[in-house]
Amino acid sequence: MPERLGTTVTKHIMDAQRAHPHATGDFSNLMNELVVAAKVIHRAVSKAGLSDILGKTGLTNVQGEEVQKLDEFANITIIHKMDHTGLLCAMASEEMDQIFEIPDKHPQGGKYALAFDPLDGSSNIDANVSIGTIFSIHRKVTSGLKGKTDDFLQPGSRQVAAGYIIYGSSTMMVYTSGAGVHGFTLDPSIGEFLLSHPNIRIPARGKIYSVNEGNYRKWDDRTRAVADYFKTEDKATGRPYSARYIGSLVADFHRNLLYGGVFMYPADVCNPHGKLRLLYEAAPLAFICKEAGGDAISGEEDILDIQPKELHQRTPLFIGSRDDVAVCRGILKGEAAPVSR
Ligand code: P6P
Repeated sequence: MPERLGTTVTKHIMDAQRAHPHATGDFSNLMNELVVAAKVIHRAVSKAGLSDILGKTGLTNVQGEEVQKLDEFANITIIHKMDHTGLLCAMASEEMDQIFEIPDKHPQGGKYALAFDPLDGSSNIDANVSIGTIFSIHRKVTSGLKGKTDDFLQPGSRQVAAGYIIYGSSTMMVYTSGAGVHGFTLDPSIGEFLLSHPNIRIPARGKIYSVNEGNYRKWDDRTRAVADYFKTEDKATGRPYSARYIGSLVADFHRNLLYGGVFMYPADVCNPHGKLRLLYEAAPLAFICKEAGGDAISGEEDILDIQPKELHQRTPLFIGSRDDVAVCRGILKGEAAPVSR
């Protein structure tokens, strides 16, 4: 008797569409094209050590970071998978200085704007550390057929959907379209993402804090107080927390989403606005985290409330379990740290 397959991500997306009687199917088609791009990137990442695409291109991206060959491959894969669908008005990528307008030869007038980090954590590629693709989908808001930068400069609260693919011990796709957070694990033997983590909820409080403490001396006093809080012994509040830091945002975020805890990339004297990018890193992960019952702040603001001013703008990020982020928020505002759980 053949085994009963689980729910594929494609079926999950189609089922979700049925909940919207007026849906045209464009969003479902967009998500399913992204799924195919994810499978192509998975194939390249899983073979990186066995082919000559490992290593660097000798190029640098708009962030001034060395472009790894897999970065470039992932970027081009998503562009080529999505540019002819007629579903997008434009794309924005960490790897591209300006937005990518849909070429005239392809159908125009797509109603969505797709922003993505094609392969985050790429500096870890050669060491076989988990890396990830992060994506954010907004509705087109400007007039005319062609997408414009302003279609991307929307607060994260207006995202239609957000998700990531983590290429780790297994490859998983996690996404939300505002109706819960759902995780799908790729079964390479059949090339399908199968529902493995329905309705993910992040624990209200965790036991893990994730931050690069090597930057401790570069932080301001309140940021140092946050890190000091989580590593101070205090049984009443379940401290000290365990320090876990992979240095790959998607991997650190995914672990905390499932286990609970807080990830931080604060501002410091070298990165006065933080290191991570708002549009295609902080905002999509914040949408997912909030949908799963967590929270995400820059310090002063909720990440999802920030009105972006430029495509590649950076933001400090404190994201994870609701109660742990609340502690960060209080300490960063200068309030006394809580003394009980
Ligand atoms: P640091 C990877 O380069 C990245 O953009 C994120 O994936 C990760 O969270 C962060 O930078 C790590 O930065 O300064 O701690 O090495």
